[in-house]
Amino acid sequence: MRIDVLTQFPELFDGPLRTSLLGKAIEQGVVDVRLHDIRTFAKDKHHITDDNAYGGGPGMVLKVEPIFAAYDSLPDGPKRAVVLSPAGRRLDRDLVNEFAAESNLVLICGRYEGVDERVLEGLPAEEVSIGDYVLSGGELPALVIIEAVTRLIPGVVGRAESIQQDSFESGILDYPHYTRPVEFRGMTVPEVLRSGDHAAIERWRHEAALAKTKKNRPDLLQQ
Ligand code: JB8
Repeated sequence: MRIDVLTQFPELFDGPLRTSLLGKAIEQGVVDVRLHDIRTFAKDKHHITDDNAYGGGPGMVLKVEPIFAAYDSLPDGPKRAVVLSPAGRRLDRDLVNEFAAESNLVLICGRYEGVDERVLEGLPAEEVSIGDYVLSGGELPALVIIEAVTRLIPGVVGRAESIQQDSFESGILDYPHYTRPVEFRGMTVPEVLRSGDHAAIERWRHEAALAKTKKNRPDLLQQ
């Protein structure tokens, strides 16, 4: 899978793309992430990528020409283009699954108040948001998509089970986990987890997962 990222801040991606599971997947060539600095596609002397909004109002808008120039520099062929924006469709498991089925993704990182609407009209690109909070730009949301999608590529996550057992795959949150030591500052590991009784452990985990879901995500139990 190839992911092209259009951004004003490619350096923001350096650490995350070199680290841990994502770093390994990229090193192994399972996913090919290409960073494109939008600034280098601005034709004017000062490489200006943003401007004031028509109609007035605070903040700057990402210009349309450098984004199109960057997009047009990509290899031909079908690719799904996504603009990260707080005004987008909310990212969830279904959308991550859709993205993982693509062979080419283009992630366009908005900044400031957003991107010129003609980017959405002309590419065509869809707007996606990772949640209802304001950020300084779409770079961190793009990294969220890259990591979530990469985890779904076969072979990236060691055991298929660890994906299945993760939160959300069962419709409720994951059960609580413990490792050594058996006691820490007076807090102990539940006895049942050390009993060796696998049926009892499974029952305990299911009940604990339900309790956690009721407390933290009651909306999941409504569905
Ligand atoms: C400024 O919540 B989000 C998101 C928020 C943002 C921008 C992009 C994405 C740009 N705030 O996914």
